[in-house]
Amino acid sequence: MSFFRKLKDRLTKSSSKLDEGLDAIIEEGAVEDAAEPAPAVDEVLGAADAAPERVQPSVATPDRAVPPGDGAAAANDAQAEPLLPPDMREPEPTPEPEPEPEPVPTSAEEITGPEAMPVEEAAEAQPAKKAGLFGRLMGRSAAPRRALDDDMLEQLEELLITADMGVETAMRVTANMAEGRYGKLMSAEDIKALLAQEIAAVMEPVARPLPIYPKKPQVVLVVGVNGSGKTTTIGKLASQFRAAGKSVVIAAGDTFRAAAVEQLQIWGERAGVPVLTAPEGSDPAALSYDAMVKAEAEGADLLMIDTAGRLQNRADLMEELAKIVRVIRKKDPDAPHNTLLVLDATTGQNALNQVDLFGKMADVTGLVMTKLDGTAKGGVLVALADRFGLPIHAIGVGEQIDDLQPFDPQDFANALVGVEES
Ligand SMILES: Nc1nc2c(ncn2[C@@H]2O[C@H](COP(=O)(O)OP(=O)(O)OP(=O)(O)O)[C@@H](O)[C@H]2O)c(=O)[nH]1
Ligand SMILES: [Mg+2]
Repeated sequence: MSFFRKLKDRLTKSSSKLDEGLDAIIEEGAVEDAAEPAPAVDEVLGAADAAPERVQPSVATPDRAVPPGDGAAAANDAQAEPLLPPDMREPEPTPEPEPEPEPVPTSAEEITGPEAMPVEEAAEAQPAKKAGLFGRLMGRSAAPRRALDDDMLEQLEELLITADMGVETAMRVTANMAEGRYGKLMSAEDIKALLAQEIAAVMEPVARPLPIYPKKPQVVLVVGVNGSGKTTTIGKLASQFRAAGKSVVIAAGDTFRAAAVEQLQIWGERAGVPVLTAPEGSDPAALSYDAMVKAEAEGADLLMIDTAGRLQNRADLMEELAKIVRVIRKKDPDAPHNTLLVLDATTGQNALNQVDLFGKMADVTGLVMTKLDGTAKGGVLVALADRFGLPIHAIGVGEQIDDLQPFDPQDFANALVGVEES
Protein backbone atom coordinates (compact mmCIF):
# COMPACT_ATOMS: atom_id res chain seq x y z
CA MET A 1 0.00 0.00 0.00
CA SER A 2 1.40 3.41 -0.88
CA PHE A 3 2.29 5.88 1.82
CA PHE A 4 -0.41 8.27 0.70
CA ARG A 5 -3.11 5.59 0.54
CA LYS A 6 -2.33 4.49 4.09
CA LEU A 7 -2.49 8.06 5.34
CA LYS A 8 -5.75 8.67 3.52
CA ASP A 9 -7.28 5.48 4.90
CA ARG A 10 -6.28 6.50 8.39
CA LEU A 11 -7.61 10.02 8.05
CA THR A 12 -11.04 8.84 6.94
CA LYS A 13 -13.02 10.78 9.53
CA SER A 14 -11.44 14.14 8.84
CA SER A 15 -11.38 13.57 5.13
CA SER A 16 -14.96 12.36 4.77
CA LYS A 17 -16.18 15.38 6.74
CA LEU A 18 -14.52 17.84 4.37
CA ASP A 19 -15.08 15.68 1.32
CA GLU A 20 -18.81 15.33 1.88
CA GLY A 21 -19.17 18.94 3.04
CA LEU A 22 -17.56 20.23 -0.16
CA ASP A 23 -19.73 17.99 -2.35
CA ALA A 24 -22.80 19.35 -0.56
CA ILE A 25 -21.72 23.00 -0.97
CA ILE A 26 -21.24 22.59 -4.71
CA GLU A 27 -24.47 20.65 -5.20
CA GLU A 28 -26.49 23.13 -3.21
CA GLY A 29 -25.62 26.06 -5.44
CA ALA A 30 -24.96 24.22 -8.71
CA VAL A 31 -25.87 26.18 -11.83
CA GLU A 32 -27.06 25.08 -15.26
CA ASP A 33 -23.84 24.32 -16.98
CA ALA A 34 -24.15 26.54 -20.05
CA ALA A 35 -22.34 29.75 -19.41
CA GLU A 36 -18.71 28.83 -19.38
CA PRO A 37 -16.77 25.73 -20.37
CA ALA A 38 -15.26 23.91 -17.42
CA PRO A 39 -11.74 25.13 -16.77
CA ALA A 40 -9.11 22.46 -16.30
CA VAL A 41 -8.16 21.89 -12.66
CA ASP A 42 -4.72 23.32 -13.42
CA GLU A 43 -6.30 26.51 -14.65
CA VAL A 44 -8.34 26.81 -11.46
CA LEU A 45 -5.34 26.13 -9.26
CA GLY A 46 -2.96 28.26 -11.28
CA ALA A 47 -5.05 31.39 -10.96
CA ALA A 48 -3.60 32.21 -7.57
CA ASP A 49 -0.05 32.26 -8.91
CA ALA A 50 -0.87 35.36 -10.82
CA ALA A 51 -2.51 36.98 -7.81
CA PRO A 52 0.07 39.02 -5.95
CA GLU A 53 -1.95 39.79 -2.82
CA ARG A 54 -2.25 36.74 -0.62
CA VAL A 55 -3.24 36.73 3.00
CA GLN A 56 -0.16 35.89 5.02
CA PRO A 57 -0.02 33.71 8.13
CA SER A 58 -0.17 35.54 11.42
CA VAL A 59 3.37 34.58 12.44
CA ALA A 60 6.66 34.38 10.69
CA THR A 61 7.88 30.82 10.44
CA PRO A 62 11.24 30.15 12.03
CA ASP A 63 13.65 28.66 9.54
CA ARG A 64 14.35 25.63 11.62
CA ALA A 65 14.71 24.50 15.16
CA VAL A 66 18.09 25.46 16.54
CA PRO A 67 19.26 24.06 19.84
CA PRO A 68 18.93 26.75 22.45
CA GLY A 69 22.13 28.66 22.94
CA ASP A 70 23.85 26.84 20.15
CA GLY A 71 23.49 29.63 17.66
CA ALA A 72 23.86 29.66 13.94
CA ALA A 73 26.91 27.41 13.86
CA ALA A 74 24.96 24.50 15.23
CA ALA A 75 22.17 25.13 12.78
CA ASN A 76 24.64 24.90 9.95
CA ASP A 77 26.16 21.74 11.34
CA ALA A 78 22.81 20.12 11.80
CA GLN A 79 21.95 17.54 9.22
CA ALA A 80 18.20 17.34 8.91
CA GLU A 81 17.44 13.69 8.43
CA PRO A 82 14.14 12.33 7.27
CA LEU A 83 12.17 10.75 10.08
CA LEU A 84 12.40 7.54 8.15
CA PRO A 85 15.71 6.80 6.48
CA PRO A 86 15.22 6.37 2.74
CA ASP A 87 15.77 2.60 2.80
CA MET A 88 12.95 2.16 5.31
CA ARG A 89 10.40 3.80 3.14
CA GLU A 90 8.17 1.88 0.81
CA PRO A 91 9.71 1.96 -2.67
CA GLU A 92 8.35 4.73 -4.82
CA PRO A 93 6.86 3.43 -8.05
CA THR A 94 9.03 4.41 -11.01
CA PRO A 95 7.25 7.34 -12.61
CA GLU A 96 6.15 6.65 -16.14
CA PRO A 97 7.19 9.26 -18.65
CA GLU A 98 4.46 11.87 -18.95
CA PRO A 99 2.82 11.86 -22.38
CA GLU A 100 3.02 15.14 -24.24
CA PRO A 101 -0.11 17.12 -23.37
CA GLU A 102 -2.56 17.23 -26.25
CA PRO A 103 -3.86 20.69 -27.08
CA VAL A 104 -7.36 20.94 -25.62
CA PRO A 105 -9.90 20.91 -28.46
CA THR A 106 -12.22 23.86 -28.45
CA SER A 107 -15.04 22.73 -30.68
CA ALA A 108 -17.03 19.62 -31.48
CA GLU A 109 -15.37 19.45 -34.90
CA GLU A 110 -11.94 19.45 -33.40
CA ILE A 111 -12.89 16.64 -31.09
CA THR A 112 -14.65 14.38 -33.54
CA GLY A 113 -13.13 15.55 -36.80
CA PRO A 114 -15.41 17.04 -39.50
CA GLU A 115 -15.85 13.75 -41.38
CA ALA A 116 -17.00 11.88 -38.33
CA MET A 117 -20.37 13.63 -38.27
CA PRO A 118 -22.98 13.82 -41.03
CA VAL A 119 -23.57 17.40 -42.15
CA GLU A 120 -27.13 17.79 -40.75
CA GLU A 121 -26.17 16.30 -37.42
CA ALA A 122 -23.18 18.53 -37.18
CA ALA A 123 -25.34 21.58 -37.89
CA GLU A 124 -27.83 20.51 -35.22
CA ALA A 125 -25.10 19.89 -32.75
CA GLN A 126 -23.68 23.39 -33.16
CA PRO A 127 -25.94 25.29 -30.72
CA ALA A 128 -25.41 22.66 -28.05
CA LYS A 129 -21.65 22.87 -28.44
CA LYS A 130 -21.13 25.35 -25.63
CA ALA A 131 -22.70 23.31 -22.92
CA GLY A 132 -24.04 19.82 -23.39
CA LEU A 133 -21.98 18.40 -26.20
CA PHE A 134 -18.73 19.97 -25.14
CA GLY A 135 -19.27 18.89 -21.59
CA ARG A 136 -20.31 15.37 -22.56
CA LEU A 137 -17.39 14.95 -24.87
CA MET A 138 -15.07 16.17 -22.15
CA GLY A 139 -16.74 13.76 -19.73
CA ARG A 140 -17.50 16.62 -17.35
CA SER A 141 -21.13 17.42 -17.91
CA ALA A 142 -22.17 15.16 -15.03
CA ALA A 143 -20.20 17.17 -12.47
CA PRO A 144 -22.29 19.97 -10.97
CA ARG A 145 -20.53 23.31 -10.76
CA ARG A 146 -21.09 26.39 -8.69
CA ALA A 147 -19.88 29.95 -9.03
CA LEU A 148 -17.41 30.99 -6.36
CA ASP A 149 -19.25 33.84 -4.62
CA ASP A 150 -19.70 35.27 -1.12
CA ASP A 151 -22.32 32.69 -0.14
CA MET A 152 -20.10 29.85 -1.18
CA LEU A 153 -17.08 31.33 0.58
CA GLU A 154 -19.07 31.70 3.76
CA GLN A 155 -20.16 28.08 3.58
CA LEU A 156 -16.59 27.00 2.93
CA GLU A 157 -15.41 28.97 5.93
CA GLU A 158 -18.02 27.33 8.16
CA LEU A 159 -17.06 23.90 6.91
CA LEU A 160 -13.38 24.52 7.68
CA ILE A 161 -14.29 25.72 11.16
CA THR A 162 -16.27 22.54 11.82
CA ALA A 163 -13.17 20.60 10.74
CA ASP A 164 -11.31 22.35 13.59
CA MET A 165 -9.26 24.70 11.49
CA GLY A 166 -10.17 27.65 13.69
CA VAL A 167 -11.81 30.90 12.62
CA GLU A 168 -8.70 32.87 11.64
CA THR A 169 -7.15 30.10 9.60
CA ALA A 170 -10.46 29.25 7.94
CA MET A 171 -10.85 32.90 6.92
CA ARG A 172 -7.33 33.11 5.60
CA VAL A 173 -7.60 29.89 3.63
CA THR A 174 -10.92 30.82 2.04
CA ALA A 175 -9.67 34.33 1.21
CA ASN A 176 -6.71 32.81 -0.58
CA MET A 177 -8.98 30.37 -2.40
CA ALA A 178 -11.08 33.27 -3.69
CA GLU A 179 -8.11 35.34 -4.83
CA GLY A 180 -8.35 35.72 -8.61
CA ARG A 181 -11.13 33.14 -8.88
CA TYR A 182 -14.19 35.09 -7.82
CA GLY A 183 -17.19 34.23 -10.04
CA LYS A 184 -15.55 31.15 -11.56
CA LEU A 185 -17.56 27.99 -11.91
CA MET A 186 -16.12 25.20 -9.81
CA SER A 187 -16.86 21.51 -9.56
CA ALA A 188 -16.41 19.63 -6.28
CA GLU A 189 -13.21 18.20 -7.72
CA ASP A 190 -11.90 21.69 -8.52
CA ILE A 191 -12.69 23.04 -5.09
CA LYS A 192 -11.12 20.06 -3.33
CA ALA A 193 -7.92 20.37 -5.32
CA LEU A 194 -7.83 24.09 -4.62
CA LEU A 195 -8.45 23.66 -0.90
CA ALA A 196 -5.77 20.98 -0.68
CA GLN A 197 -3.36 23.32 -2.46
CA GLU A 198 -4.08 26.15 -0.02
CA ILE A 199 -3.73 23.88 3.01
CA ALA A 200 -0.46 22.48 1.71
CA ALA A 201 0.81 26.06 1.25
CA VAL A 202 0.10 26.78 4.93
CA MET A 203 1.79 23.54 6.04
CA GLU A 204 4.81 23.63 3.76
CA PRO A 205 6.99 25.92 5.91
CA VAL A 206 6.49 23.81 9.06
CA ALA A 207 7.07 20.34 7.63
CA ARG A 208 10.50 19.56 9.06
CA PRO A 209 11.95 16.24 10.19
CA LEU A 210 13.43 16.14 13.66
CA PRO A 211 16.84 17.77 13.15
CA ILE A 212 19.83 15.65 14.11
CA TYR A 213 22.83 17.49 15.54
CA PRO A 214 26.40 16.24 15.82
CA LYS A 215 26.19 16.69 19.60
CA LYS A 216 26.36 13.42 21.59
CA PRO A 217 24.07 12.70 23.26
CA GLN A 218 21.47 14.84 21.57
CA VAL A 219 18.85 15.28 24.26
CA VAL A 220 15.21 15.12 23.20
CA LEU A 221 12.76 16.10 25.92
CA VAL A 222 9.20 14.94 25.29
CA VAL A 223 6.36 16.86 26.93
CA GLY A 224 2.59 17.10 26.73
CA VAL A 225 -0.70 16.72 28.55
CA ASN A 226 -1.89 13.43 30.04
CA GLY A 227 -2.45 10.68 27.53
CA SER A 228 -1.41 12.69 24.47
CA GLY A 229 0.84 9.87 23.25
CA LYS A 230 4.29 10.85 24.60
CA THR A 231 5.42 7.38 25.65
CA THR A 232 4.10 5.73 22.49
CA THR A 233 5.75 8.37 20.31
CA ILE A 234 9.08 7.88 22.09
CA GLY A 235 8.83 4.14 21.41
CA LYS A 236 8.06 4.73 17.73
CA LEU A 237 10.80 7.35 17.31
CA ALA A 238 13.38 5.22 19.12
CA SER A 239 12.59 2.32 16.81
CA GLN A 240 12.98 4.47 13.70
CA PHE A 241 16.23 6.10 14.83
CA ARG A 242 17.61 2.73 15.84
CA ALA A 243 16.72 1.34 12.41
CA ALA A 244 18.51 4.35 10.92
CA GLY A 245 21.69 3.31 12.74
CA LYS A 246 21.55 5.68 15.72
CA SER A 247 22.22 4.46 19.24
CA VAL A 248 19.35 5.57 21.45
CA VAL A 249 18.79 5.63 25.21
CA ILE A 250 15.43 6.37 26.82
CA ALA A 251 14.99 7.89 30.29
CA ALA A 252 11.74 7.12 32.11
CA GLY A 253 11.17 10.60 33.48
CA ASP A 254 7.56 9.81 34.40
CA THR A 255 8.40 8.72 37.92
CA PHE A 256 4.89 9.23 39.30
CA ARG A 257 3.39 5.95 38.20
CA ALA A 258 5.08 2.55 38.29
CA ALA A 259 2.88 1.57 35.34
CA ALA A 260 4.39 4.38 33.28
CA VAL A 261 7.87 2.91 33.71
CA GLU A 262 6.65 -0.57 32.78
CA GLN A 263 4.93 0.80 29.67
CA LEU A 264 8.15 2.50 28.58
CA GLN A 265 10.15 -0.66 29.23
CA ILE A 266 7.83 -2.57 26.91
CA TRP A 267 8.39 0.05 24.21
CA GLY A 268 12.15 -0.11 24.87
CA GLU A 269 12.09 -3.87 24.27
CA ARG A 270 10.07 -3.47 21.07
CA ALA A 271 12.45 -0.82 19.79
CA GLY A 272 15.57 -2.64 21.03
CA VAL A 273 16.65 0.37 23.10
CA PRO A 274 17.74 0.51 26.78
CA VAL A 275 15.46 2.31 29.24
CA LEU A 276 16.93 4.07 32.28
CA THR A 277 14.60 4.17 35.27
CA ALA A 278 14.44 5.54 38.81
CA PRO A 279 12.28 4.42 41.73
CA GLU A 280 8.66 5.56 41.78
CA GLY A 281 8.28 9.02 43.25
CA SER A 282 11.89 10.10 42.71
CA ASP A 283 12.81 13.47 41.23
CA PRO A 284 12.48 13.41 37.41
CA ALA A 285 15.09 16.20 37.12
CA ALA A 286 17.67 14.10 38.98
CA LEU A 287 16.85 11.05 36.83
CA SER A 288 17.27 13.14 33.68
CA TYR A 289 20.68 14.36 34.85
CA ASP A 290 21.83 10.81 35.65
CA ALA A 291 20.54 9.65 32.29
CA MET A 292 22.65 12.30 30.55
CA VAL A 293 25.76 11.13 32.37
CA LYS A 294 25.07 7.49 31.43
CA ALA A 295 24.14 8.24 27.83
CA GLU A 296 27.35 10.23 27.44
CA ALA A 297 29.44 7.46 29.00
CA GLU A 298 27.89 4.95 26.60
CA GLY A 299 28.47 7.22 23.60
CA ALA A 300 24.76 7.26 22.73
CA ASP A 301 23.67 9.44 19.84
CA LEU A 302 20.28 10.28 21.28
CA LEU A 303 18.78 10.48 24.74
CA MET A 304 14.99 10.69 24.75
CA ILE A 305 13.46 11.78 28.05
CA ASP A 306 9.84 10.81 28.70
CA THR A 307 7.93 13.00 31.14
CA ALA A 308 4.70 12.63 33.08
CA GLY A 309 1.60 14.08 31.47
CA ARG A 310 0.65 17.43 32.89
CA LEU A 311 -2.18 19.80 32.24
CA GLN A 312 -0.99 23.10 30.93
CA ASN A 313 -2.91 24.97 33.64
CA ARG A 314 -1.18 23.19 36.55
CA ALA A 315 1.48 25.74 37.48
CA ASP A 316 3.25 23.40 39.93
CA LEU A 317 3.69 20.67 37.33
CA MET A 318 4.77 23.14 34.70
CA GLU A 319 7.34 24.44 37.15
CA GLU A 320 8.62 20.88 37.58
CA LEU A 321 9.17 20.73 33.82
CA ALA A 322 11.15 23.96 33.96
CA LYS A 323 13.26 22.36 36.71
CA ILE A 324 14.09 19.35 34.51
CA VAL A 325 15.35 21.78 31.87
CA ARG A 326 17.38 23.79 34.41
CA VAL A 327 19.05 20.70 35.83
CA ILE A 328 20.00 19.09 32.52
CA ARG A 329 21.48 22.42 31.42
CA LYS A 330 23.98 22.07 34.25
CA LYS A 331 25.39 19.11 32.34
CA ASP A 332 25.01 20.59 28.86
CA PRO A 333 23.99 24.25 28.54
CA ASP A 334 22.50 23.55 25.11
CA ALA A 335 20.30 20.70 26.29
CA PRO A 336 17.57 19.78 25.64
CA HIS A 337 18.44 20.12 21.97
CA ASN A 338 14.85 19.37 21.04
CA THR A 339 11.75 19.77 23.15
CA LEU A 340 8.93 17.91 21.48
CA LEU A 341 5.38 18.74 22.40
CA VAL A 342 3.15 15.76 21.71
CA LEU A 343 -0.44 16.77 20.91
CA ASP A 344 -3.50 14.58 20.65
CA ALA A 345 -5.48 15.48 17.52
CA THR A 346 -8.75 14.48 19.15
CA THR A 347 -8.48 17.41 21.57
CA GLY A 348 -9.15 19.80 18.68
CA GLN A 349 -8.81 23.50 19.39
CA ASN A 350 -7.41 22.93 22.90
CA ALA A 351 -4.17 21.98 21.18
CA LEU A 352 -3.62 25.69 20.42
CA ASN A 353 -3.77 26.50 24.10
CA GLN A 354 -1.34 23.68 24.89
CA VAL A 355 1.22 24.95 22.39
CA ASP A 356 0.92 28.41 23.84
CA LEU A 357 1.48 27.40 27.48
CA PHE A 358 4.01 24.59 26.98
CA GLY A 359 5.88 26.90 24.64
CA LYS A 360 6.19 29.47 27.40
CA MET A 361 7.33 26.98 30.06
CA ALA A 362 9.54 24.65 28.09
CA ASP A 363 10.82 26.31 24.91
CA VAL A 364 9.07 23.85 22.62
CA THR A 365 11.09 23.35 19.42
CA GLY A 366 8.74 21.07 17.51
CA LEU A 367 5.44 19.24 17.46
CA VAL A 368 4.24 15.70 16.95
CA MET A 369 0.52 15.23 16.46
CA THR A 370 -0.86 11.83 17.40
CA LYS A 371 -4.18 10.06 16.88
CA LEU A 372 -4.88 11.60 13.50
CA ASP A 373 -6.37 8.22 12.65
CA GLY A 374 -10.03 8.08 13.48
CA THR A 375 -10.67 11.72 14.35
CA ALA A 376 -12.59 14.36 12.45
CA LYS A 377 -10.45 17.10 14.00
CA GLY A 378 -7.37 16.77 11.80
CA GLY A 379 -7.85 20.36 10.63
CA VAL A 380 -6.40 21.60 13.91
CA LEU A 381 -2.95 20.85 12.54
CA VAL A 382 -3.55 23.50 9.87
CA ALA A 383 -4.54 26.01 12.55
CA LEU A 384 -1.38 25.18 14.53
CA ALA A 385 0.85 25.64 11.52
CA ASP A 386 -0.83 28.91 10.66
CA ARG A 387 -0.80 30.31 14.18
CA PHE A 388 2.55 29.21 15.62
CA GLY A 389 4.76 28.21 12.71
CA LEU A 390 6.48 25.58 14.88
CA PRO A 391 8.02 22.67 12.97
CA ILE A 392 5.79 19.60 12.71
CA HIS A 393 8.16 16.64 12.82
CA ALA A 394 5.81 13.69 12.54
CA ILE A 395 2.24 12.50 12.81
CA GLY A 396 0.88 9.49 14.68
CA VAL A 397 -1.68 7.47 12.78
CA GLY A 398 -2.10 4.41 14.98
CA GLU A 399 -0.90 2.54 18.04
CA GLN A 400 1.67 0.28 16.39
CA ILE A 401 5.41 0.87 16.30
CA ASP A 402 5.46 1.88 12.63
CA ASP A 403 2.44 4.19 12.89
CA LEU A 404 4.50 7.36 12.99
CA GLN A 405 4.93 9.09 9.67
CA PRO A 406 7.06 11.98 8.52
CA PHE A 407 4.90 14.99 7.87
CA ASP A 408 4.31 15.57 4.16
CA PRO A 409 2.21 18.72 3.60
CA GLN A 410 0.71 17.81 0.23
CA ASP A 411 -0.08 14.22 1.19
CA PHE A 412 -1.59 15.45 4.42
CA ALA A 413 -3.66 18.13 2.66
CA ASN A 414 -4.89 15.67 0.02
CA ALA A 415 -5.79 13.07 2.62
CA LEU A 416 -7.53 15.66 4.80
CA VAL A 417 -9.64 17.06 1.97
CA GLY A 418 -10.31 13.75 0.24
CA VAL A 419 -8.35 14.41 -2.95
CA GLU A 420 -7.20 11.24 -4.68
CA GLU A 421 -3.50 10.83 -5.31
CA SER A 422 -2.72 12.05 -8.80
N1 LIG B 1 -5.06 5.66 17.58
C1 LIG B 1 -3.92 6.14 18.09
N2 LIG B 1 -3.64 5.94 19.37
C2 LIG B 1 -2.48 6.44 19.86
C3 LIG B 1 -1.57 7.15 19.05
N3 LIG B 1 -0.53 7.50 19.82
C4 LIG B 1 -0.79 7.04 21.07
N4 LIG B 1 -1.97 6.39 21.10
C5 LIG B 1 -2.65 5.75 22.23
O1 LIG B 1 -2.96 6.74 23.19
C6 LIG B 1 -2.92 6.20 24.49
C7 LIG B 1 -2.02 7.08 25.37
O2 LIG B 1 -0.71 6.97 24.86
P1 LIG B 1 0.57 7.18 25.79
O3 LIG B 1 1.76 7.05 24.90
O4 LIG B 1 0.50 6.32 26.99
O5 LIG B 1 0.35 8.68 26.21
P2 LIG B 1 1.21 9.53 27.24
O6 LIG B 1 1.21 10.92 26.75
O7 LIG B 1 2.51 8.90 27.50
O8 LIG B 1 0.29 9.42 28.55
P3 LIG B 1 0.66 9.85 30.04
O9 LIG B 1 2.03 9.36 30.31
O10 LIG B 1 -0.38 9.18 30.88
O11 LIG B 1 0.54 11.32 30.12
C8 LIG B 1 -2.41 4.78 24.34
O12 LIG B 1 -3.50 3.91 24.38
C9 LIG B 1 -1.77 4.77 22.96
O13 LIG B 1 -1.81 3.51 22.35
C10 LIG B 1 -1.91 7.34 17.66
O14 LIG B 1 -1.19 7.97 16.86
N5 LIG B 1 -3.09 6.82 17.24
MG1 LIG C 1 3.45 8.33 29.25
